[in-house]
Amino acid sequence: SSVSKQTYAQRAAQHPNPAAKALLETIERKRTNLSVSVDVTKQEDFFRIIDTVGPYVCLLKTHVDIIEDFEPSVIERLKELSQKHDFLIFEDRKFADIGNTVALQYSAGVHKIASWSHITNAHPVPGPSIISGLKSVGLPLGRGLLLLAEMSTKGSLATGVYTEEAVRMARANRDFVIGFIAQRRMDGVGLREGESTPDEDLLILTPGVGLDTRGDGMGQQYRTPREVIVESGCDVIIVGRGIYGKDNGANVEAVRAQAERYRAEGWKAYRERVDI
Ligand code: 6AU
Repeated sequence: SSVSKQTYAQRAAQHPNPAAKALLETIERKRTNLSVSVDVTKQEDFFRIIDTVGPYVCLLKTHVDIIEDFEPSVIERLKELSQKHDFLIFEDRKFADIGNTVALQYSAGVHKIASWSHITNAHPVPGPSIISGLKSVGLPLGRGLLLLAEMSTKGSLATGVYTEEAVRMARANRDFVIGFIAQRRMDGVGLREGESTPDEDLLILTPGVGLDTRGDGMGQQYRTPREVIVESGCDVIIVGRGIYGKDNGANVEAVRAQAERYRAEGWKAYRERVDI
């Protein structure tokens, strides 16, 4: 049957990439397809939100370069919380340069992303060499890469042939590319005449998810978990401000309530999709 009708557990059992397998297993074990994006600039807010949403997420998404009081201990604490709450880490770095440069950005610098982030992402704009560069660092560490095949923003240029070529690049590198940041399932996208991919399981992680508003006034567009998971066949919902609000998650109980709400909505939508 098509991948979107299979359970996360069935898919975990078959997935060849260790990061994708661990993500699918975590989703099943914790019964959550929610990833929270913690886009705040101070360590204090960052860790308070993570410790609050931890029980409700499969994957914790970071933009580590926006933390203004960053120090190496941030990574140690993040790793501890990942153990404590049983989630994977996704540094949303959106690499977009030549292979040699992205390999350095991924492995070195202040953040040494590859040493702690199970999953990261890249724009396919440079072509397949961006995958070779990142893979030279990430594959030996068991990491996984997501390509940005589409974006959630109004007027996005990642459409049509660009999206199709992104999917082809992923198919050619399935040991390391585990799926996409996209707005819909990509099964069959970009296939040429006579080509088929019966055993392909490319994950779809989807940002632009919100239950209470349709946009943010800066181009972001929101859909509901049901639209994303049931109607568009995506696998993981990524939610930022819908969870921690406008005050950097100052109200811990409000953050907890939103995390539980999005977890429940995402899981209900998954059960509807696979009919269990
Ligand atoms: O829920 P929000 O709007 O507060 O946050 C959405 C998060 C942000 C974006 O940098 C990210 O998701 N994002 C991405 C990713 C994950 O790559 C791609 C995209 O098309 N749209 C988007 O919002 O941290």
